[in-house]
Amino acid sequence: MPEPASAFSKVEFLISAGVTGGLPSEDLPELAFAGRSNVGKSSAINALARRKRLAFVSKTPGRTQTINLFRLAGGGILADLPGYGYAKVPEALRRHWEATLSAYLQTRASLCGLALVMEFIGDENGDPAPRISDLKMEKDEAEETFRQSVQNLKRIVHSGRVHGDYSTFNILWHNGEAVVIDFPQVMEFKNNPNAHAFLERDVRSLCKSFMKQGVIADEVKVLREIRAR
Ligand SMILES: Nc1nc2c(ncn2[C@@H]2O[C@H](COP(=O)(O)OP(=O)(O)OP(=O)(O)O)[C@@H](O)[C@H]2O)c(=O)[nH]1
Ligand SMILES: [Mg+2]
Repeated sequence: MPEPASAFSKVEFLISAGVTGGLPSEDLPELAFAGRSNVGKSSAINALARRKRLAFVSKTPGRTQTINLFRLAGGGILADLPGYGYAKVPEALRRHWEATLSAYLQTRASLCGLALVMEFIGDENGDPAPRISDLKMEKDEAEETFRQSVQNLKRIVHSGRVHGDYSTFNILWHNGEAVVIDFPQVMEFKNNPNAHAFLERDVRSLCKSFMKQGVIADEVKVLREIRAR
């Protein structure tokens, strides 16, 4: 049976722009694909267009380094944006991408939709990874998970932020790794005078929930470990 025609069935590459100044005029509505580096933005555009190499895809993060535009036959533009959050590029280049991205999102008058592509944390069957709070772990497994959860919290704190709702309800267990989710309550130390109190609360809930799994979790020790350089 022939596949039904879709709005994305005739898509052509239009232009690759390094800076917002290099973008074409703003007379067609634009839908942009944004998200963390390597999350699958370019792949999502290819999937919609049912093409393999319209947007270039790569196993390694940081593949899309410019804003790539594609024109839909029916009018309209798709924009494949560079990803954010990829640490393994020189600081200056990362800042340049972030500035480009930020300028695009704030000034592009024809931008009428933003598809935020997010990683699915789960298996190939579409089953999400379990929350740690839902698992019954052996003691040594729970201890390893606790160790990773403390390290993850430390990374958040050393980026200048507090999670704000950190407990085993918001940590998934995926391929042997503790993956933190649910960031809407994140705050920055520099903007929130109560951030340290929230950090203490995060550590308390983390320790409390791991104690239920049989781990000896000492709040004071954990706080000291997290604050240490
Ligand atoms: N399993 C799986 N892999 C995917 C999916 N989408 C993309 N990938 C793979 O993830 C990797 C990155 O895909 P890209 O589409 O290049 O990701 P991107 O977000 O455009 O990356 P940057 O341009 O580097 O920011 C490639 O190896 C893809 O094959 C998906 O839905 N499932
Ligand atoms: Mg890409």
